[in-house]
Amino acid sequence: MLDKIKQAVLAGDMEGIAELTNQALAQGIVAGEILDQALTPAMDIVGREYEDGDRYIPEMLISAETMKGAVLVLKPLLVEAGVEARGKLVIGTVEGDLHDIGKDLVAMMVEGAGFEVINLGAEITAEQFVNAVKEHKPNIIGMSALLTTTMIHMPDVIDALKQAGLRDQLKVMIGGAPVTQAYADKIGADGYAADAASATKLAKSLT
Ligand code: B1M
Repeated sequence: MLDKIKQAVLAGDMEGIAELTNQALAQGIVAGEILDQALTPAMDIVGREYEDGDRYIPEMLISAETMKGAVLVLKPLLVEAGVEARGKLVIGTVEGDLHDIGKDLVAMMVEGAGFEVINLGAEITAEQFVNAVKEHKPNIIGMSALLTTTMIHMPDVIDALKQAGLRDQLKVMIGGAPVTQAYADKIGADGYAADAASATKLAKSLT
């Protein structure tokens, strides 16, 4: 079943993915397994094939949309909303970067851990992050970047927060495939997480 889901994402089967995901759940496969053993590995293959020139951007996009269809089915299971808000997270993908699947997963899992989450979306500028902090007054701001060419906007956001006098009032966490703990240390972020599960642990430890 997990292999069928993986193949459906690779083939971009947007129509069939929800039913397949529901079938897997009905067979007792848990949401986390579907995510970690079918959906994410499928996207890794998509990325490798793109890198090798065996897949083009529209096909990459269709696979991404197919994965989103499965994530939509899994969302209620990944988000077992906490009763009392543990804290507030404002999260977005940085300027120039439209990759939002991983960021949305982080948003969902952190929400499931009892946080109020304000998901700004993708391609969020430093100014938009700052405005959202002014409006929502979060304990944590989360930035995601999937491109080596866009992760460089993360320090811009931290600088903009400093200039607005807001940096000391919140914690900054970052993540995304090209991001590392060393980069977080370098730019003065408070934490880095490699995946949605560790992002949830990190968010808890930062509040
Ligand atoms: Co893009 N893309 N893409 N792409 N794409 C990558 C990232 C790439 C690695 C593919 C490759 O070449 N192997 C490569 C980046 C190379 C680099 O810079 N190092 C790449 C490229 C080059 C590009 C374009 C430049 C291609 C082009 O146009 N020439 C272009 C850029 C567009 C732009 O953003 N301006 C582009 C476009 C696209 C699509 C639109 C087609 C589509 C995105 C659709 C969408 O997101 N709505 C797409 C996709 C799907 C991918 C791959 C295949 C999959 C990304 C994904 O969703 N992974 C990707 C290859 C890959 O990563 N395997 C690739 C699944 C997701 C669950 O994982 O996002 O890593 P991930 O999130 C994880 C962790 O990183 C972490 O937790 C998440 C859950 O476990 N995490 C955080 C993420 N954010 C976090 C934040 C946190 C903490 C943890 O705290 C706040």
